[in-house]
This record gives sequence, C-alpha cells and structure tokens, in this order.
Amino acid sequence: MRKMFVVRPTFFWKRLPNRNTAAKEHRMKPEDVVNLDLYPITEQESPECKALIARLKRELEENQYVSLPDFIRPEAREKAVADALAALPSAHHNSSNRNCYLQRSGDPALPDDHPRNIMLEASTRMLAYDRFPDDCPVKTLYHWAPVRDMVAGIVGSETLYDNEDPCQPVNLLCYQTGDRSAWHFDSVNAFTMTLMLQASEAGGDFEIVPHTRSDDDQNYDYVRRVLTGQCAEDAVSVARAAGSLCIFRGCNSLHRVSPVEGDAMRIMGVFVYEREPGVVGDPEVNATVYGRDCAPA
Ligand SMILES: O=C(O)CCC(=O)C(=O)O
Ligand SMILES: [Fe+2]
Repeated sequence: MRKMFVVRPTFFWKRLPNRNTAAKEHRMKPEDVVNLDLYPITEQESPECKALIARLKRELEENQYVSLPDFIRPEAREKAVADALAALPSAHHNSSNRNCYLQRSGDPALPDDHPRNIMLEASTRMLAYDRFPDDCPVKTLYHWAPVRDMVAGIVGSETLYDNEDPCQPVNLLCYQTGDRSAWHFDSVNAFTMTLMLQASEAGGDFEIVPHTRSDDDQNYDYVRRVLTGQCAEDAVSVARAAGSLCIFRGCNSLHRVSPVEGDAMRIMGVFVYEREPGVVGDPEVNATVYGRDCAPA
C-alpha cells in the first residue's frame, strides 16, 4: 500500500505546468475551428470530400493557386486575431530592400537590370510560432490530421508532416499601414499555405504571376519584365476575404502584397508542411526571418 503514496518528482514537474496552462487556455476543438459544413474533411473517404479535394487539386495545377473561402469559423478567426494583436509587441519587424530571390544584396557581376540586381522594399511584422499561445486556433488547425491530409491531397503529396522548428511551423504575418511584401519567390517549399485572419481596409492585395519560372528555367527575362511593371496584365489579384485559406505554388510563381492602407492590421496565418518528418529551419534563414536564433535553449 505504501507504494501508492510515493510521489515521483517528475510527476509533479510534468503535471503542474499543464494544469496551470489548462486553466488559462481556451482551446477550441478542431471541429469548431474548421468549417466542416463547407469542407467535410473528417470524412476523406466520402465521395463528397474526394470530389472536393480532386477539384481543388485541379485548380491548383491549372492556376498555381487555389482559394478555400470561409475555411475557418468566425469565432476561431476572431480568437486568432486577438492572439495576434496581443502578441504583436514581440513581432519581428522585417524591413528590407531585397531581390525577388529574398537576397539582400545583388550580384555585381551581372547587369544592373538583371532580376538579381533589382532590389525592392518590403516591410512586414512576423510573429514566430513560439510567440503566440498554443491554444491559438491556427495551431489547432495546423496540427489536425484531417487538415494535413486534405492539404496532401490537394498538393499531390503522399504524406505531409508538421515542421518541427521552434519558430517556423505556423506564423502570424502582420501588415500595418504602409507595410507590403515585394515581388518574390518562396525559395524552399513546393507550396505555401496562408489563411487570411483579418483583411486590411484597403490595399493589401495578394497578386500572383502564375508560372513565372519553372524548376529548370529561371526565365530571367520574363521575371525582369514582371519586376519592372511591364506585365501587369499577367498578375492575378486573388480575392482574400477574412477566413479564406489559400494554397499556392509560390516557389515558381512571383507574388507580392500591395501596400496596406487604413487602420486595420492585415493578419495572415502562414503554415509550413514538410515532405519528411523532423524538419527544422536553417539557422541563417531563421535569423533573417525572425531576427534571432530560434534554436531551443
Ligand atoms: O501575406 C501574404 O498574402 C503572402 C505571404 C507570402 O508571400 C508568403 O508567406 O510567402
Ligand atoms: Fe511568399
């Protein structure tokens, strides 16, 4: 009998913080975060869901982007916005002059009008994964297998895994008045996923030029013409109402966010899934994006 009263220190060490957190957390169930009426992703073997994923996959292939309006329920969206606004003081203000390959310096060996030497202004506020609460609905959504499986189906990947970096898996990207993201390619991942949490009053348009380059052709001449504003008609402005999820091939399609106007902060959830387990970020990339070393202490 005595044995039953032996309390192992690890028991307390592990339990107490959890209990405290539980008291403070208002974790919503994933079923209450995702709009399952429009996106019945808990039943992925159903004909309805299969047809939905097949349609979204086709759209992504054709257009290089696909939009899923009203993907998150309003209550979950409002909580995520409140979390972002509360955490905003700890955001990293990324203000830079960079080329579309996200490099801060050009290549002196190349002509001035080469895309690598065309520098553009960008300004955003980045909240890393470890800067906002674990019960934030964007984290709930990200870590839920039905969402991951749906995304895998849309991007045509067998299996996707959560990113395991302390900073990268889910970010809240905030744009105040005047903030913008200049034309760029997303360098590392085969697709990018964003969720509009709060739209700006004006400006803040997401524009994409599908197929600007391909895996085996940098297409520098076309890229240069896009960067210098000669191909405005090729840019698609993607409607992004609050609550809409977007999956796009940012690796080969130049995209940008026009300058935000008005008082409302444009708040975007950005999600990173991986094709293999255990992926963490490159320390140099993290230093640029988050302004610090993200390695766990
Ligand atoms: O804020 C956006 O709409 C786009 C963000 C973006 O370009 C990215 O996350 O790669
Ligand atoms: Fe991007």
